[in-house]
Amino acid sequence: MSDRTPYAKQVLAGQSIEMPSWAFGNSGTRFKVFAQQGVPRDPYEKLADAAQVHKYTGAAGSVALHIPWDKTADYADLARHAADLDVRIGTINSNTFQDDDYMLGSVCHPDAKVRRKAVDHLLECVDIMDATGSSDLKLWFADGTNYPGQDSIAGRQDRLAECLAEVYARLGDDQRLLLEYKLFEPSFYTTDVPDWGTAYAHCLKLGPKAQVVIDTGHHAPGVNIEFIVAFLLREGKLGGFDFNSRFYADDDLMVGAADPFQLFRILHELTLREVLLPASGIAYMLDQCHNIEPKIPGQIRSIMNVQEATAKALLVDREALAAAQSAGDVLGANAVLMDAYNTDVRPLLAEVRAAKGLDADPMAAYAASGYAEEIKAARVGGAQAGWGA
Ligand code: RM4
Ligand code: MN
Repeated sequence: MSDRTPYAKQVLAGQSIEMPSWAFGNSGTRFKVFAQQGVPRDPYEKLADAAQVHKYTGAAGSVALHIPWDKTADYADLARHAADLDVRIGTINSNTFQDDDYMLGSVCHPDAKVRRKAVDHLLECVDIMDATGSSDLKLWFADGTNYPGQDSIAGRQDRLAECLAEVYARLGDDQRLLLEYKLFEPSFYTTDVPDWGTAYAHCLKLGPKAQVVIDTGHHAPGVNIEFIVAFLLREGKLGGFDFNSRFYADDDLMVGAADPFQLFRILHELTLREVLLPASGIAYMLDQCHNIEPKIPGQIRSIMNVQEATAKALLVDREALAAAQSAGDVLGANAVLMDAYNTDVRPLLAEVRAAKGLDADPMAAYAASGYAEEIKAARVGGAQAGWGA
C-alpha cells in the first residue's frame, strides 16, 4: 500500500472552507428564534467572529455575505476590515425571499414589475461584488407554487431564463453566477429550481460563467449526491457547495453530523478529480444555522468535520482501487474505500495543524481563549443580527 500521508497533509494544509455570515447571527425555526448572548450586531462583528474560526482551524479563510442581511454603507471598508482580521469576503448571496412583493415569487413572478425589482436586487449584488472583490454570486430562489393551476409551470421557466440572462450579461470577466437548487420549501407544489437537472440546464444555456451549487441539504431522502457531484464535475458545471446536514428536510445542521459517510463519499469524488484546493475554482462553503448550539464552536466543529472527511478521502489508495475496479474485484474495491473511511485521521490532522502553528484541538483552544466571555460582556445593547437582519 502506497503511503498517501504526505499528499494528504499537503492538500489538507491548503484546504479552505468558506463560512456563512448568517451562521453567527441568531437563527431558529418558524416556531422560535432563540437569542444567544454576545451575538454580532452588524456585519463587522460577524466577520470578527468568523475570524476566530479561521484563527483556530486555519482552514476557513473567507466569509460569504447575504444581502440585505449584511447591508452596509461601504463594502470596500468592510472588505478592508475582513483583511485586517485575516479573512476575506467571499460569495455574495442574494435574497429575493423576504419581501412582501415576493409572495408569488421573484424572478418567476407573474408580474413584470416584481421581476424587475428582483433582477435589480441581483444586479445590486454584482455591484457589491465589484466593491468587495468577490467573484461569485450565489442565487437561490424561493420561487414556486403551492397549488395546481396557480401559475404556468413552463411560463415560470421562461421568466426565470430571461431574468438569469440579464444578470449573467452583467457579470465581469472574473465573476460567476452560481445557481442553487432545492427540492421544496417554501413552495410545496412546484419549485422553479428544484433539482440539479433544472439548474444545470439553465447554466448550460447561460454559458461558461454559470455553474451549479450543490447544497447537501436540498435533496429528497436517499438521493445519491456523489453521483451528482461526479456528473457535474465531468461536465465542468460544478460551481460550489453549501455544506450542511439534514435529518428530514432542509435542517441546516452541522455538516457531517447526520451522515459522515455520505460526506466522505462526496469528498472521494472530489479527491479523484483533484479539485479540493481553492485553485480548482470550486467554492466550498458551509450553509448552516446554529439554532441551539453556540455559533463559533458550531462553525469550528463543522470545519473539522469537513477536514476529517477530506483526510479519509485523501487516504483512499487510488492505485489499489483502480486495480480492483479493473479486475472486477467488487469486494476488494469496496474494501479499499472502507479502509480509508475507517482510519482515525485525527492524529494526521493534529500534525497538519501543528505544522501551521495551530493547536491540535481547535475546539479546546477556542474555549480556552476567553473570546466567548469577551463578546458576551462587550456586545450589550443594540439589535442582534438574526434571521432577516
Ligand atoms: C436557502 C438556501 C440558501 C441560503 C438561504 C438562507 O435554503 O440554502 O443557500 O442562502 O437558505
Ligand atoms: Mn444553501
